[in-house]
Amino acid sequence: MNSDAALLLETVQFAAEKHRNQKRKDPEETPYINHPIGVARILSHEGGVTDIEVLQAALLHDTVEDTDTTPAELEAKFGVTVARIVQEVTDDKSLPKQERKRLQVEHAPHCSQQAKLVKLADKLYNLRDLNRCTPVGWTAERVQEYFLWASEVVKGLKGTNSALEKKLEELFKERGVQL
Ligand SMILES: [Mn+2]
Repeated sequence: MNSDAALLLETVQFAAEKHRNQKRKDPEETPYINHPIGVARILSHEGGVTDIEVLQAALLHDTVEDTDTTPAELEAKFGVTVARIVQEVTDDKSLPKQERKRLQVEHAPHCSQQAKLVKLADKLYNLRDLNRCTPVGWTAERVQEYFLWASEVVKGLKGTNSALEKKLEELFKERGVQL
């Protein structure tokens, strides 16, 4: 019963439960779970990723940062590798926002290959979302700043997955941002 399909369903169920009361920042208040599912789907569908632990980590990537989930809980339920990948893509929320953003740029090149994949897909999803609509309370300048910061992170992820990197490069180019 431990087929990859069953494992993925177990994982998406866990993530959906954890994010069940959260919404995205778009005006339509899209259910939060659409984001981790979309990130995992970008990896499999566009990135050609078949590593089950990467796909699981993608589904779980915001659970520690944004819900009451602990790394120990993830390790007990999904194993040490999945828990480690999620940890690698989790910001330290005790730090101020600007510092967290700076650390993402600094840490990106030193992440594992698996964590780099999740980071690429997460950025791709978020940038597409920003092109689709502006989050509540955001100005056009803030959107542009987000693209600029994201490009700094993505620079540190180069050489991880050419398909995803090409799509990101295209989005940055549309904004006049050089990768
Ligand atoms: Mn995310």
